[in-house]
Amino acid sequence: MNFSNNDIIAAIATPLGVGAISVIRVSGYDSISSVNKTFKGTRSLLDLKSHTIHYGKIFSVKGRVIDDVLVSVFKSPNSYTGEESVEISTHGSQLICNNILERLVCEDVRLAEPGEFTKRAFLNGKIDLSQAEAVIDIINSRTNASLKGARNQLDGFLSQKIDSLRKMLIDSSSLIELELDFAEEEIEFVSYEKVKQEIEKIIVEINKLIDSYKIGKVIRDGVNVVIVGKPNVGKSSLLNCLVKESRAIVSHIPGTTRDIIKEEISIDGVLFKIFDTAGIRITHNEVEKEGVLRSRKAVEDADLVVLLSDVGSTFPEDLYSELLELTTEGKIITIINKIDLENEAIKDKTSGVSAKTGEGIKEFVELLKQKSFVSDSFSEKNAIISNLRHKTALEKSADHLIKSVKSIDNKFSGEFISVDLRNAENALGEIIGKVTTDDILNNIFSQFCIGK
Ligand SMILES: Nc1nc2c(ncn2[C@@H]2O[C@H](COP(=O)(O)OP(=O)(O)OP(=O)(O)O)[C@@H](O)[C@H]2O)c(=O)[nH]1
Ligand SMILES: [Mg+2]
Repeated sequence: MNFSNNDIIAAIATPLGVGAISVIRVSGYDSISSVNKTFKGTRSLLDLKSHTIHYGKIFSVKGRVIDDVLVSVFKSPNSYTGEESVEISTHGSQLICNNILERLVCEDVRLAEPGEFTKRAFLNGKIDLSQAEAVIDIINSRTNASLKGARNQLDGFLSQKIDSLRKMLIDSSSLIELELDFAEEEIEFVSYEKVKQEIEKIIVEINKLIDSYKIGKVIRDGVNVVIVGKPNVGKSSLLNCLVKESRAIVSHIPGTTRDIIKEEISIDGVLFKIFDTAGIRITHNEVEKEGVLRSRKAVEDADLVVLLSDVGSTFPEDLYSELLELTTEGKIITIINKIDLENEAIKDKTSGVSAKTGEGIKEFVELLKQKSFVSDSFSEKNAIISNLRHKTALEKSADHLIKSVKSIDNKFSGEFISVDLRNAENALGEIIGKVTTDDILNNIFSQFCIGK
């Protein structure tokens, strides 16, 4: 983005398509005046109080009515962006919105980049970077659990936690820096042992946050579950049974499923994306071969792999070893289908289901939950991280802290320790955007939609 943050920006904030109303958002210094030049109502927009709504009409340059509108005005700093802003509600029409945008462009307004409103909210100190990221997560949330996680982050749970860790760090650094100021005098002001204890406390807290990523990621992105197995064992039937509808074609002919079929279900508010794949076998059919290749690729990307067999066949050892080359053992769940035909479990470790009668499905779902760390502890108001960027920054911070502890143990000069602590603090600062670069910002805000 090479645009200036001082420009007045505008964008359609509602989704494309037909709806009752559409909303255009305008923000920037003097934006009310720009909109006012296109608007006629009972009063000038310049005379209005913040957070009030007014009826009027927007006119084209040639004086033609574009639409009846309701205009809301927000005065700085009490707006989403922190700047003077206007929202124009029009009849729900893409065409009207485009015409109004074209009209605004004639009044020194430019089209906004993706996420530019939220970027300005960040730059103007309305929200920190982790809260800006929560805005994207809120928009993308598809289950109540992910919405709740994103909501907590927007409400500042994570920001507060990071702030308190940074404060603890700053306290330890300043003690060491004080010591450095008086280095000549050979008096020991600071007990290095005490500083070390403090740092170790911070490391424990950071590690707790890093651990929360497992559950945080599941809550935010859902769990990819891939069902694999030999042809005809009932993979498609299992998918249908889980989503409670006849989604994938089922037949007694081996090799029925060729492409990957994806369905989503919500279990305890967490999104499970279930993938049914082509049965893996040696085949000379080109289409089926491609299907088998895709099954393998899906396994590589999976969070959990269900290796399905059926009561009529022996355990597919060959497939199991092949899976171990594509994924880790902990992600594989072995299940036997068609237990309605025979009621004996073949192997101790395997659980049985019947996609036909539904027997064992409840226990299977329970196992999926357990394996994906879905637990009730999330309902506690703990800070949880769900973003890889945050996890990486926390790991970086912990590494610097571990280094500082080693420096203390080795009785290195306070200068070394001080540098490590500052690096650790900066890494934490990256999460909330205290320390940032244009690249980081552009990367984050380009994930937004236009108008947000
Ligand atoms: N008795 C019984 N039959 C089942 C069960 N699950 C599936 N079947 C039958 O097994 C056959 C194969 O089922 P599918 O779901 O198509 O199997 P698949 O693993 O998807 O097969 P491919 O797509 O060819 O790899 C069908 O005739 C199903 O009706 C079950 O639990 N019990
Ligand atoms: Mg199938």
